[in-house]
Amino acid sequence: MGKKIFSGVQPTGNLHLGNYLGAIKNFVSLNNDENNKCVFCVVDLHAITVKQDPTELRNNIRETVATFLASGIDPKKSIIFNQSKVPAHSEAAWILSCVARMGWLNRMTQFKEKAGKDKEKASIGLYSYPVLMAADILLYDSTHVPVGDDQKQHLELCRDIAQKFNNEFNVENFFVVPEPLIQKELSRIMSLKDGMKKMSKSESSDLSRINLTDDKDQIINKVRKAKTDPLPMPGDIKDLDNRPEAKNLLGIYSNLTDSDIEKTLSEYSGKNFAEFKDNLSQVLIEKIYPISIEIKKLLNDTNYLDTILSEGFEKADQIATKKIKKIHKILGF
Ligand code: AQP
Repeated sequence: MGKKIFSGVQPTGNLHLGNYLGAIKNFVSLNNDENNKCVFCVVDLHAITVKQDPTELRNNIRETVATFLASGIDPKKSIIFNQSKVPAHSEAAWILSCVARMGWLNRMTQFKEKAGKDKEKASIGLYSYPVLMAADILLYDSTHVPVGDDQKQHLELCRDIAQKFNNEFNVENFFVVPEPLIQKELSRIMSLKDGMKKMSKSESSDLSRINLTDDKDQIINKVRKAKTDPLPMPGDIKDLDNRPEAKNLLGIYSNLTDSDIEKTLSEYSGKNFAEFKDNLSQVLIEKIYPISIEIKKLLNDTNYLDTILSEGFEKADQIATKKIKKIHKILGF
């Protein structure tokens, strides 16, 4: 049976290899399966949980759409739109925030990481972010949500909210309880500068990530400067346990070559990192650089990108408005 897919990406600039391998690459294969119905959302309401410059945000929304298209998502097969245009998202987020419990949100590790030491100064939106994410998913009766490993906890919260609503209002199966689709291997791509930190848009050092808009020289330079250790490549995967940087680079290479880490290790065992890094750069140039060229081409045609968004809006709004009307009835509004 086909799946109903929903996922979102924040238009916060610097879309990177982690976003691609952890999420967008998966979106493309789900989009290519004709049995699936896919909704891919540019989650701009999520982006404003931290301060955004309006001009940059506008550009980043278009760049996220361009990245979807350049990666291979077909707007004829999938709905692509931006969240802020469909009012049902904000409305459902409010309603669900009256269902979610403080104790549940207090456990969310992403808030703790992003708010840092000064929680008092974090926006309320940053705290309630997972409730908006639950609204996004539940409005479309989504059965499956492809995300990176960092979003697993938020998805569990979404499942709890759906179940509590269904039980509390005695409406069995009204909200579909969605399943996460998280890749088994390499579900979290780590920073090129620190194998214990995830690759992230907001990391200040550009050398920590491969951006999907990087050119060939930038890719070569970043891979060359990526942190490794002085030991040669091991022969056994177990020997990677205390070598997070090596594990990350080998994982990236294996994913991009549709191989697995064991096979890659058998190719490079005993060798030093220099040769491996040269080949990793080549693979990245082969797989990521064409996306970079296409993104830049698409960004020259903002009318086209805006048309994709407005056509997607029409379809998304219809589905979400229908669901919100049913929610009103259930609540007694
Ligand atoms: N390093 C990663 N490895 C695997 N998957 C990742 N994702 C993000 N980083 C990695 C996945 O990409 C999708 C879109 O993410 P997002 O833009 O909505 O937000 P995020 O997870 O907060 O991304 P960043 O890059 O880490 O942004 P900042 O720096 O702003 O926090 C999601 O499915 C996510 O799991």
